[in-house]
Amino acid sequence: MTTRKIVFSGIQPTGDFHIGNYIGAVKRWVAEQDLYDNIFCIVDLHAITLYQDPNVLRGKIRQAAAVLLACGIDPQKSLLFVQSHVPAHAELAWILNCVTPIGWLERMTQYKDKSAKLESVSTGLLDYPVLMAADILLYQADCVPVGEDQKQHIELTRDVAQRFNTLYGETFVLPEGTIPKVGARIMGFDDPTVKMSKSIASDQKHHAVGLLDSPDQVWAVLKRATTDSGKEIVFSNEPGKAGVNNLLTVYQVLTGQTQTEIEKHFQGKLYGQLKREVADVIIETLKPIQERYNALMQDPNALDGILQRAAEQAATRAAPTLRKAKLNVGFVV
Ligand code: ATP
Ligand code: LTN
Repeated sequence: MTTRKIVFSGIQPTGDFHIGNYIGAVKRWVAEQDLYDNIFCIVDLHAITLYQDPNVLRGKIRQAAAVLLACGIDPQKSLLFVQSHVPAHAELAWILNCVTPIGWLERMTQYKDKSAKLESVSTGLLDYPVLMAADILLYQADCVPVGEDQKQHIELTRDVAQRFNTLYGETFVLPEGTIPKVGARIMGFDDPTVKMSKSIASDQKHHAVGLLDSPDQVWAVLKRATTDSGKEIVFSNEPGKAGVNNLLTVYQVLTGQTQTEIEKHFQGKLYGQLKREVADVIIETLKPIQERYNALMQDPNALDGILQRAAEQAATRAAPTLRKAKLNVGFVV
């Protein structure tokens, strides 16, 4: 019998999920569900590393679960649960803290970017990658499908696992990050020099398309998308073509066409037409997701039931690894 590889990934219930989250992560989680043993986590412990309004956060956690189910995560095939429902994550994170040099965390680019914008930086923000390592290592995951921005965190996870294994004996599987070839870093529609992100989207109206946005909202963002003063609609790594390249990348992932087919299709067309067609493929992609989302939100009890059952299963799966880690560091278990 061949055992399927274990896949683990997570998403923060902060802000509204955008098309970059979908393309870089969620779309693949759904597409590869039949191939792997899948575990997906709504990482609320990570979310509070930056202040969240408690009532807004509660709503966003349920919304995140409903959006992920609506995108096609099937509870019969995948575990979808909320991180804080499984205390083993915080417990293992503590143990891993004790083998992680602070210098490793201070070097993380996400930490440097986020902390530079704050007056007061929480210990949790610095420790964020250790909690992420705990998430992944608890389930002995082989693969972690994420966008490009998480690459450094996955490398740190491997380093922490390796250090623990060296100090205390073989305990954890070293996971591989799986980053998509196309769409690993969707850029902001308003500014194609920065990664599309939920935090920027909450302040800047034309930065991102949210998965729950109406067709009018999608078009309002796309029609203002930053392009350039030229008129060539081609894939290009030239910094000046970043806006057009980003629009074409979204189009490529959502239609499944090749770059050659797409460039041929847009040959001789104007940027306005490119924006309209990208908006249309996004609207078509979002339509069924939004229909399923609305149906799921009709019955919050059913949603909570799915999360509750998944949390019990996740806790059962996490227990042997946590026990082994405790035993190996010398606790009485
Ligand atoms: P925040 O702004 O709150 O940090 P975020 O938009 O970066 O949020 P996360 O919850 O950190 O989103 O990421 C969820 C998943 O989506 C991760 O796998 C991440 O790599 C991926 N992802 C996030 N932004 C993008 C993007 N612009 N392009 C491709 N993938 C992305
Ligand atoms: N840091 C990730 C979210 C995250 C995650 C994880 C991703 C937390 N734990 C474990 C993969 C595996 C992010 O912000 N995208």
